[in-house]
Amino acid sequence: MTPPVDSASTSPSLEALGWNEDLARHFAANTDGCRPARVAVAHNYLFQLLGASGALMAEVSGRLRHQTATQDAMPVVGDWVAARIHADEEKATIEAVLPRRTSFSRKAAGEATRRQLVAANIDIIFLVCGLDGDFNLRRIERYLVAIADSGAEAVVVLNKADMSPDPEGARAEVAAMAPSTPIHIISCLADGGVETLATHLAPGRTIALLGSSGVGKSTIINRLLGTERQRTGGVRRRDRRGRHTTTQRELIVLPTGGLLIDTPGMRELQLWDAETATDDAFDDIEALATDCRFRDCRHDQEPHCAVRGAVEAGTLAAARLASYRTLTREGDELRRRREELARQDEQRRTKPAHRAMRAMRHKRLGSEP
Ligand SMILES: Nc1nc2c(ncn2[C@@H]2O[C@H](COP(=O)(O)OP(=O)(O)OP(=O)(O)O)[C@@H](O)[C@H]2O)c(=O)[nH]1
Ligand SMILES: [Mg+2]
Ligand SMILES: [Zn+2]
Repeated sequence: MTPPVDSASTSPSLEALGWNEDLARHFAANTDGCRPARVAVAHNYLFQLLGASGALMAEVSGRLRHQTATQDAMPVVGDWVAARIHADEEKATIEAVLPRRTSFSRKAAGEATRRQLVAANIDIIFLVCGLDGDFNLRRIERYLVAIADSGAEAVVVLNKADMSPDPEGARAEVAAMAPSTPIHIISCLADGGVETLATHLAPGRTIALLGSSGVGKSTIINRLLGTERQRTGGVRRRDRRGRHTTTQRELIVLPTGGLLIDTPGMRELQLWDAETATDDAFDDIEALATDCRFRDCRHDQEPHCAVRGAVEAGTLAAARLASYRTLTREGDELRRRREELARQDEQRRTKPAHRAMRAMRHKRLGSEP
């Protein structure tokens, strides 16, 4: 039975919010007297939930707060929870977080190695980049590793095509690095092709938009919604960086089916990766490094290093390069971990083939005298 959809006050069905049989099984198993709901916004102690009866505010139960050894067990945007709805129906208590299908983490603020969960149950991540100077292949690469680790599918969205002399060149660079990842070149101006992104939308499917501040994440959401729901902001003229207009992660239900998560730009949502922080603090060295011969130049012993060249030429202080080296060394451990994750992901992708090959080899060995 389909509920009427012509009234603005109509709540989305649970299925429209992404509910499925797996969740229903988990829910039935351990949640007496509760109703399922999805976290739309997570503040520190207060959560905005969406459920069959619409939106409501909730707090976590004392039991949940105390039993959770790690912060990761607290609800994040996109989570499904079991909520006990109080008699007045205005506020609920979150009794449990249902198992997460996928989860995206960032680096905990101020800590090099602790991960902090930021969103859950995302099917697809639109990695949005601006073709106005924000384009940075290494950053895209880092994002793609973090996305692979999250369990979600990646789609690269190269926005602001109107501001680039060579959008196809950017596409070719991304395609060479990530051959199996869909890439869209769009512009949010008229006839910019934003609607091509709608091919990824489907009822109950959750898409999160990630990327630096000012790349147009909220603008894209408004275009897909057909309303100016999300506030959008200007871009500083000096360095083309965004102004951090969006300040909270929020799950939005599209009336045409599908769910979008808007997120604040990069500085708030740091990748789980010390390199990102390093890049931000050493813009001058990063700018020089684009002229190094090797993309992964450590500015140490490598030939044709533009950074060491600048020190020799006296345009970059040697002390600055030294502190850069110290910071990147600290990032090495994380980088190794990241490479390990990428390798695991590759293995996951090729596992069936490996297994078959191993089985064949075992058979062969087993049959030897
Ligand atoms: N020229 C041009 N400008 C765009 C395009 N898309 C977005 N913008 C502008 O870029 C600015 C930033 O857009 P937002 O949507 O606020 O960016 P955001 O990624 O949500 O930024 P944060 O919320 O700060 O993370 C706004 O002034 C938009 O109008 C585009 O395709 N072309
Ligand atoms: Mg925004
Ligand atoms: Zn170098």
